[in-house]
Amino acid sequence: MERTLVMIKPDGVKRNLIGKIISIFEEKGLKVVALKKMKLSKEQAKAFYIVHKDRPFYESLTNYISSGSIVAMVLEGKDAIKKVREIIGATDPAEAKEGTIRRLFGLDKEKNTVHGSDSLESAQKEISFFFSESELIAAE
Ligand code: IDP
Ligand code: MG
Repeated sequence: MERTLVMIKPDGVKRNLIGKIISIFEEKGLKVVALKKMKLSKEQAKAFYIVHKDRPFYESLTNYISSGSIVAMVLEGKDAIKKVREIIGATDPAEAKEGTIRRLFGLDKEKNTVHGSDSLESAQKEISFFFSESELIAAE
C-alpha cells in the first residue's frame, strides 16, 4: 500500500470544507492514516514549498499558506499518490476536470483548496514534515 500527504489549504478550512473533502477521499477508497489541524508559520510554509523557492509565486503562496489553519493528513491506498492527484485535479481550478476537488471548490490558481504529493520522494518528505513515526503506525 502506498501513502501520500494531503493538505487542506486555508481557503478550504475557512469555508468549512474539511468534512466534505475527507469524504471524497474516503468514498474513493483511501484510508486516513494520520490527521492534524494546525497553523503553519511563514518559515514552515517556506520550508514546505522549498522546491518552488525560485518561482514568482513563492512569496505570495507562502504568505497565503501561513495565513490560516490547514489540515494535514496521510492517506493510504493502492496507487495513492496518483489517485489523490487525479481526485484533486489540475493546479488551476478553471482547468481542472469536472468532479475534481479543485474544480468543485478551488477559488483560483493559488487558493486551490488542496495539496497532494506529486511523487514517492515528495510524499515521503511531506509526510515526515508533518508527522512523526509514532503518529504513522495505525492504518486501520
Ligand atoms: P500543484 O499543487 O498542482 O502540484 P504546483 O505547480 O506544484 O501545483 O504549485 C504549488 C502550489 O503553488 C499550487 O497548488 C498553487 O497553490 C500555487 N501556484 C502554482 N502556480 C501558481 C501561479 O501561477 N500563481 C499563483 N499560485 C500558484
Ligand atoms: Mg506540485
